[in-house]
Amino acid sequence: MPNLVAYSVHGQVAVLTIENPPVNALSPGVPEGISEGLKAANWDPAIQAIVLIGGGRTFIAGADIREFEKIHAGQGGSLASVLTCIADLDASGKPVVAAIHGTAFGGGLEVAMACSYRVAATSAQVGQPEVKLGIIPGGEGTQRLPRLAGVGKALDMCCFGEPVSAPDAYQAGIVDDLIEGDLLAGAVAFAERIAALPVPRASQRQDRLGTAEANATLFAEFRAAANKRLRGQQAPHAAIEAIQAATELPFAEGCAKEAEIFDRCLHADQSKALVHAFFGERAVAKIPFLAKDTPVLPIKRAAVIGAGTMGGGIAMVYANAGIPVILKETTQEALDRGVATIARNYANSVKRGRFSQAFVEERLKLIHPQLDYYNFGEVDIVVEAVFENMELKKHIFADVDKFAKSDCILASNTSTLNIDEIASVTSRPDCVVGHHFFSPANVMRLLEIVRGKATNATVLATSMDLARRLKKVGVLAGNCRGFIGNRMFFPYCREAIFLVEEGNTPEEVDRALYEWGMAMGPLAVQDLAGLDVGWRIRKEYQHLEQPGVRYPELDTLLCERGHYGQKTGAGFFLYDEHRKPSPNPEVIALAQEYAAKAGIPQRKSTPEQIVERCLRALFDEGKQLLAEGIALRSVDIDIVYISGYGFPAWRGGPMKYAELVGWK
Ligand code: 3H9
Repeated sequence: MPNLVAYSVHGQVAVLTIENPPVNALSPGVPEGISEGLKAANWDPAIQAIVLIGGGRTFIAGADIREFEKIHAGQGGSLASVLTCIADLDASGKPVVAAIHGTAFGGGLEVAMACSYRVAATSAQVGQPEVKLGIIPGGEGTQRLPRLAGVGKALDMCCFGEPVSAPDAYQAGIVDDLIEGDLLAGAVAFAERIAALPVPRASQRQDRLGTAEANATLFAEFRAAANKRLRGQQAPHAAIEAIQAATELPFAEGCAKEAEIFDRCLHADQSKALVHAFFGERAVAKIPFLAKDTPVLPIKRAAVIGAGTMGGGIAMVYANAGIPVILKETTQEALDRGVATIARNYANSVKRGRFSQAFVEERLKLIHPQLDYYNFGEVDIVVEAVFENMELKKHIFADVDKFAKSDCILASNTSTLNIDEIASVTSRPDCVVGHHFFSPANVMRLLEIVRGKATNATVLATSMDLARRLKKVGVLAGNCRGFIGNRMFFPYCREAIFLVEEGNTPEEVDRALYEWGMAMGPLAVQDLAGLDVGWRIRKEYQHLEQPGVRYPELDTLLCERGHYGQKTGAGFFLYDEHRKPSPNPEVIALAQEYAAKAGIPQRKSTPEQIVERCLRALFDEGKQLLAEGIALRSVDIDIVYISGYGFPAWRGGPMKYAELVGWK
């Protein structure tokens, strides 16, 4: 095993430098290296104190998550050496100063807390993000953090996993000093100052553990908050249980309790699903057939055509990334409406504290509303975001082709239409690609990048890179009706409508899927998107419908009556002026009437049956997409659903879920 920790001497201070790029995870070789360095420094009489620091861009980003993958797959994997290293740090006779820059996350913060002191660069962050992997801190973090920062802060960090800035960590008592300038020099100077003092140990502290009464209130509050913010997830509750043990048991017994809870979480499906999602998000960015040296075009200016909900949202995405963007419409009225919506959305972001007023003003200056193709020759990408109609899109692409420079990328935000047909009206089909954003575009993280048969490698590589700059998760999809996301969404919604046609109420169908973990029920989603959208698509493709095959009718019947969902106040549900839903009795009557006419047997499904039927439809279509090569890997499908369709990450995505429950 390589020793990934370098040992050097600075006067009377030994410096242990972790060298495991890119993030100094606690992979095999790191904890062992720290333990060895500690032994050497404690043994050398010339050494008075020790500094532990990360080489490269960060301290330690945590345990090596690949070890969890191995454990999940039953292929070995161990964290034992991390625990030994933590015990060695706690037992060190000479004081150890953790010098933190970049991130000290998870096991990284736990290593730092086992040191005698912590100093940090002001830009550093600390955190216990384990909950995002379905586990709890397993390196005694649930026992040391409340001892250093108090029970409330420890609960907040371990239940929700959000990072804490170094100044906040200093305020909370996690960090002992903030260092401006050279971190190593500052840490060595700090070590020299404390070298002669008795060695403090977080494990021995009791003063911040609170009273039983105050803690009981905190535990109840955090349980309620976890139920709301992380609905369905076990890890936040497990973290509360472990921190409760810290307040009730001596340190060693608390650690034993933590180990038992950690183990339980690590072997549960939620952790398998979340670890899959963590690596999946990074895996989708790597396109196997794109050479590493594929050129990436610099995208410095953009244009969006269409200032409706999608176009306006996409313009905001570009502006938020600091890219100037033209927003083009055909009428002044539509343009004014679009600009007003953008201003309102930004104002709401300021009100909610997401952006500062100054940030928003800068972003608004980057959006240039106009009615013509003025300056289109200057932009590096044009994104068309008009409504879903092939003729209209072709007309626009033929026009844009005349004004855009020769290597400008022409992207369509179509959600279903054939990219090749759109590309066919241009003189450069190799520069045409689908950039399918999800509504609201400025919020949803997914960007489906649709590859036409002529789309060139540079356009694909640039699109993947651009997705990252736009803070989106870019997933490559092949060209077919609906690509990955919507193509799978059709059968999913079809089953949901079938269930209503067979006698379940819309509330029963949506509740079953919501309680299972989906962000919204499928019928409410359709009401939100507008039932007329699906109706228009159905009419466009009606000629492909086959005799003898059952198609959902209820949504069409609702549209024929002018019920398009939220926008008309009625769809599968009724909506008041605040868009609060209530049951729509007309749906049941329509469903019964239609079922009787079409001879559809009535049978109510249980919540479990509802969930299985809808999810199996997703899974089956996913398999088909893989067989056709529309999705490159099943993880691409999972990430599409997690980042664009409200699929719970802790269920792993439709394909991982099917694997976990053993569907064939
Ligand atoms: C834990 O610590 C449990 C303990 O309590 C138990 C103790 C016993 N392991 O994200 P990036 C890889 S649980 C392995 O693109 P950034 C990542 O896959 C852990 N690999 O960079 C990627 O690989 P590739 C608690 C890791 O600058 C590369 O590093 N810690 C790990 O955008 C670059 O990553 C966490 O949950 C890891 N721990 O963001 C922190 N971390 O290039 C998880 C990263 O092959 N990590 N990689 O695709 C993060 O949040 C971000 O990676 C970080 C850097 C903010 C650190």
